[in-house]
Amino acid sequence: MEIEVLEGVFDANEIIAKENRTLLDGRGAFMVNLMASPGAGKTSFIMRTLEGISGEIKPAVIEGDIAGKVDSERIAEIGVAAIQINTGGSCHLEARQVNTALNHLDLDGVQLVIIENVGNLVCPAEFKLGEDLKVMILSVAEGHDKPLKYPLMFSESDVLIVNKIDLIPHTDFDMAFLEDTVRKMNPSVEIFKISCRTGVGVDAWIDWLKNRVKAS
Ligand SMILES: Nc1nc2c(ncn2[C@@H]2O[C@H](COP(=O)(O)OP(=O)(O)O)[C@@H](O)[C@H]2O)c(=O)[nH]1
Ligand SMILES: [Mg+2]
Repeated sequence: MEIEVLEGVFDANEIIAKENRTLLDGRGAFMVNLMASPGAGKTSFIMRTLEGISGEIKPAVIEGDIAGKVDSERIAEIGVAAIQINTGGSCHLEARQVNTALNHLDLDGVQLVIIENVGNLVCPAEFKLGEDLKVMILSVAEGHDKPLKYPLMFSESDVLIVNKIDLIPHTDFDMAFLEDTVRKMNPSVEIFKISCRTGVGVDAWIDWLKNRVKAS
C-alpha cells in the first residue's frame, strides 16, 4: 500500500516537472539542479559560476533550504535575481515548489536558472524538477567512499563537481578511487575538480557550461 502512495507522489511530481520544462522551453532558458550535502560548497559554487558567466549569460537563482534566507540574500547582494524556498523540514525540493518560484521570478531575458537544492545526498536525487542538467558536488572532506553509500545521486547526475581540492593535502582523499567508482556507476558523467576557495579548475566548468547553455 505504501509503495502505491509513493508512486503517486513521484507521478504527480513528474507531471509538474514537465510543466516546468515546457515553461522554460517557451522562454529558451536552461535549468541546472545543484545537489550536495550541507556545506559541500553549493552556494560558493553558484557564486563562482555567476562570476564566470557574468556579462554573457543572464542568470536567476532559486535557493532551497529547510529554513532561513541567508543564501538567497548572498546571491541578491551581487545583483542577481534570487528567490528563496523554505521547505519547512522537507529534505528536498519538489517540482511544484520550483514551479511557484519560476512564476514569481522575473524571467525576462533569463537564459540560465540555477537551483540550489536542499543540502542532502539522498532525497533530492529522487525528485525531478524539470531541469536540463543535474549537477552534484562532493567536497573532499566528505570522503572518496560516498558513491558507494549514496549511489543514486552519483549515478543520476550529469556532472560531478569535486570541490575543496585545496584541502586534499590535509585528508586521505583518493581521487583515483573516486573517479573509478563513479565512472563504473555512471560512464557518461562529466567530472570537474575545483576549489571554490582558490578558483582552481573553475574555468573548465564555466567553459563547459557556457557551451551547454548556448547549444540548448
Ligand atoms: N577550503 C575550502 N572551503 C570551501 C570551498 N568551497 C566552499 N568552502 C567553504 O565551505 C563552507 C560551506 O560553503 P557553502 O558554499 O555555504 O556550502 P553549501 O552549504 O553547500 O551551500 C563555507 O565556509 C565555504 O567558505 C573550497 O573550495 N575550499
Ligand atoms: Mg548553501
